[in-house]
Amino acid sequence: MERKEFLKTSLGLSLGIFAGTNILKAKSTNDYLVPDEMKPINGKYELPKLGYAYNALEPFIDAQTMEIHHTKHHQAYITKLNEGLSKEPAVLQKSLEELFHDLDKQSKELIPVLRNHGGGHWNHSFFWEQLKVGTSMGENFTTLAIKSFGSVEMFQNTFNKMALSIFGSGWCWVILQNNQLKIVNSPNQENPLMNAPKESQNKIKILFGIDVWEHAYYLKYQNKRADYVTAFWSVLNWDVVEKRIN
Ligand code: MN3
Repeated sequence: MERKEFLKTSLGLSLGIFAGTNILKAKSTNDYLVPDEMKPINGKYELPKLGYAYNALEPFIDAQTMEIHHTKHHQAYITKLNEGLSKEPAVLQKSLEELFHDLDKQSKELIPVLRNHGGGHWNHSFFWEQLKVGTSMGENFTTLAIKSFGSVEMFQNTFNKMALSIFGSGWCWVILQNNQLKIVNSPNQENPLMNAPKESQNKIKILFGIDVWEHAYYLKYQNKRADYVTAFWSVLNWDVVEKRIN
């Protein structure tokens, strides 16, 4: 079996081709922008468009879950983030990433706003951007996975275990640091940028993450988080992951 085919099969990736675009803040359909500098527009954050239809991830993630997740859950984080930031207008000049990096240096009123609602907005924007059915793991990621975990299978098994080990709500992330892949969990709406030391923050790149809050999967998978984590591999946009590496 050819190596690429083997990887595809072993990851259970769909071979289906989806012709839609998957761009959150695109300059063109072939371009995309990681939200590494999310700033409010006219003092407010807004709900980003998905760049694909709510049913685009069927049957792995259902349309109803996507619509509620996007228009209700994500919107609620944005509404509360805007509310919280409006009380401290000076921070509106800064990007969310700058504020995350210096999270514990913010006022005690602002810290929970940023941690919960700032994180909620950033994490979901980042998540939507990396979803698409029918892509395959790229060369750069494959090389990193083998180097860091011994094999693609070991990488994937470790990720699955980590995602399943989160007690309650949170995220499991794959980050690139010192040219090694690492898998890290964060509770609630936290992410690996929060309170990361500046120098190492510059070196940390988040490549992708999975939202394991029940709202991300409960309608379709109920209590079976493992089935949702398995399905996630069929909707991860490996093309975006490759771009995030570079
Ligand atoms: Mn969510």
